[in-house]
Amino acid sequence: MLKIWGRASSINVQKVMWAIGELDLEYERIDVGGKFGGLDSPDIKARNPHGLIPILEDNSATVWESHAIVRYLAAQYGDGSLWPSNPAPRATADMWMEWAQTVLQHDFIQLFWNLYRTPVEHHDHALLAKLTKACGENFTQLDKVLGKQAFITGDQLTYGDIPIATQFYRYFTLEIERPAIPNVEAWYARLRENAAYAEHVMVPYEELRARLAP
Ligand SMILES: N[C@@H](CCC(=O)N[C@@H](CS)C(=O)NCC(=O)O)C(=O)O
Repeated sequence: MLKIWGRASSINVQKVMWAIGELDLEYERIDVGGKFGGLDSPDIKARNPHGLIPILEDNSATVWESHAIVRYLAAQYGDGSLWPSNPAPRATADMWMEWAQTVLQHDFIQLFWNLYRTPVEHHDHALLAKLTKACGENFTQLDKVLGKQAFITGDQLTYGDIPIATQFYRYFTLEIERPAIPNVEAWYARLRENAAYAEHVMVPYEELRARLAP
């Protein structure tokens, strides 16, 4: 059985869990990180020297880095579904995965930390405006692609969609200004009907909210 280390409120763990749910695989998830701690333990460090989640163990394979794990699961268990058989759509999936890591999530995580994981009293409003604008531009880019096709590689959900669409739940539920992105919104509406997405990605994140110490 697959073993995953990582708390359910981590967006990087959520990508992995969504892939597992999508592939209908059996798993055991162990809560570590955040309020559960444990990332400095020798057990975790032996699996991931960086002491970060998610970590996956599958028979003799130990994999860390969420995108590497999603790719591994798709290749191992999703041939013809999450893992397209042809290299060309896989290249498209990979391009968008890189973009998700270096642009979409990169900007959004900064917005999330500075808005939600920073006490309101310490908000830097100029920075928040800059990050909100950058995120709006990134989501607009995505919206243009989704105007032409249902998913990032075409007409089928693949591993390339997972890192991108995992960002939607928080992007659409935070109190922030968003541009008109009807195609992304329509995709998010469809995903809310997807059982694996609803279970593993639409996870309340209130526990992550920063408050000033009393
Ligand atoms: N690029 C890595 C980032 C890993 C990472 O930063 N994980 C965070 C959770 S999202 C972590 O371990 N944080 C420490 C904690 O949860 O206590 C990935 O995609 O897996």
